[in-house]
Amino acid sequence: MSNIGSYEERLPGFDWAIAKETLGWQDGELLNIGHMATDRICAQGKAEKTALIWEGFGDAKKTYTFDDMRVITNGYARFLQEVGVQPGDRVCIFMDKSPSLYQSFLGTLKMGAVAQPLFSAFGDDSLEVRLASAGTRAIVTTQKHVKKVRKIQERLPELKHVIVVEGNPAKLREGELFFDVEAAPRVENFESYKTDENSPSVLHYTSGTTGQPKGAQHAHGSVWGQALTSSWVLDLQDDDVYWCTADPGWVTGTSYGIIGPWVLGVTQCVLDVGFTSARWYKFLQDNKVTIWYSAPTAIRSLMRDGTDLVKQYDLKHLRNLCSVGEPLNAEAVVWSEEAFGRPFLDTFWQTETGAMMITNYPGMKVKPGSMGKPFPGIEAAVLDLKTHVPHTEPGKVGLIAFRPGWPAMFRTYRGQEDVYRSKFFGADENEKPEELRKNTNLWYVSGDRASIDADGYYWFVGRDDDVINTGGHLVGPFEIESALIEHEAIAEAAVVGKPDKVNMEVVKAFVTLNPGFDFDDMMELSVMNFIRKSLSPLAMPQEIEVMEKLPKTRSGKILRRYLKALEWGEDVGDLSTLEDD
Ligand code: 6R9
Repeated sequence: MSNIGSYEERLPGFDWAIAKETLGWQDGELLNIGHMATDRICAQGKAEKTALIWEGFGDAKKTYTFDDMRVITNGYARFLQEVGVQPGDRVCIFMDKSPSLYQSFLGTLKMGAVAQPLFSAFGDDSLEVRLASAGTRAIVTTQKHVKKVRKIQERLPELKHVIVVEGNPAKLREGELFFDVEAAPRVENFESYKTDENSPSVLHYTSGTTGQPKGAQHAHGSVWGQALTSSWVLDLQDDDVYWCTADPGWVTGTSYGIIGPWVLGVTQCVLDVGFTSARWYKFLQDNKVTIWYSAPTAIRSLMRDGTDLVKQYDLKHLRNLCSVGEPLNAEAVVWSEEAFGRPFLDTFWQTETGAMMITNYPGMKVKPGSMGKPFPGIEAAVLDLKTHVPHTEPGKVGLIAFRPGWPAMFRTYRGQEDVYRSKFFGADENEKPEELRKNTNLWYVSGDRASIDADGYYWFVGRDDDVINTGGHLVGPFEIESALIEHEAIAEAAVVGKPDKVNMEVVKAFVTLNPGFDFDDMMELSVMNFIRKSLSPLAMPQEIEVMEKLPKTRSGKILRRYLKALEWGEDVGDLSTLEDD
């Protein structure tokens, strides 16, 4: 029997208090995610249960019990405290998916600071923008990645502590701190900071259409949403072995790769090596994974390698498969039934929503290609594109919107209250974030388009903005355009998503050149590498097209939409606003 039982029966009279019941939560207990994911589980008699199974390159494998996690996270929390990090300070976690990432993340939360995880493949520019915006006080990293921090540190006056937790201490520079939690004295007891549901917890940067990335600030109260969706959608149960393939640099990797499963006391596996289908299947097999949360790009890559390969592995333990991050095409759902004997359940949500919003459920009929239905307690709609009134007729395309107030909802965009406000239709210009969050007359607008069918199933249509979704990762065109024009050869740039069979979209750049530069293969490679190193491999254009002139509006704004429509072979629409020759 699945945890949710019947979706329909969960709807009437739904109350988020059921999340507390699910965790056996008593009023007056300490609401701190770091504590709840470790100490609280140990106190339930699960101290010796495996919390984390980690595999890296070669035969590297490490296993940690909940008690190991409790003591190690205590060590991080104490160390940060001793260094002088204060509750509320931002602590960036910047490393590959090693056990230290998970442990320093929880240690940061335990001592009341805000965990700001960043994807370790980010280059120095991507890092700098996000650390500057967050006013980050400390960064926890590894010797492998500290070089990028050194390049930008001088320009970050608020960054006081560079803490290296893996590598060779002899290679550190003056002022950098080395911390080896396993060699340090055991910290048996640490009193976690008394956070409450409104205390800031995790800060995730996400890309929008305009401007640099925005910091979506979450609070400890998110745990109710993350725990209940982990229970009802992922269907995590006590004896499960769970694998979330996402990197904690992105929200899936924290909400469902750290918080949800561990506050439920479930064993998690982490694989910290690059993707190959065979390696993934071996990992599933060796660890007897029962619940698997992944992304459409990965599923399409597995699909490309065929069903015969799947059949060479013993994957009979798999009980529930879920997917997030981009549209899950019907073919991938049908294929997964053939390959694994069960469909991937598509789940829709965002960095901003903090937890799943529209999803499929164990036991509910799957319509391949549909995202499913709103989670109980979530009031969702698709709004007319012009009037912003909810559509009542099935099949009409509109903007996906939610009534504010669910527990995992982001609390603001750090330092950008006006941008936060702009996400709520009907908001008054004086409304503060904490008011907007409770105002159920408003709609929070996701920035995506969908339709709802006669049975209440949601069907994703596309984004309502210019953000590019490549392999389930959002990249903002503005950030790439800004980096491109830093290259000596490039005068102007416009960046759009281009269709791709596996990654759904890849980055394509249109550029004009500065006088005296020719665009040959060498130059193209130089520009690509420039972006890969300064931003990330995800942001690197897969194609660069040189134009004499970029299409613009009369007011001089580059018309990305026009270029995008060309790439997608769509009707380019009304060009009357284009600049005259
Ligand atoms: C969790 C996460 C959010 C954006 C979202 C939408 C796209 C996510 C999807 C999906 C179609 C799904 N997206 N899930 N599109 N079907 N099931 O991915 O957060 O990185 O903020 O991305 O991703 O466009 O608005 P985030």
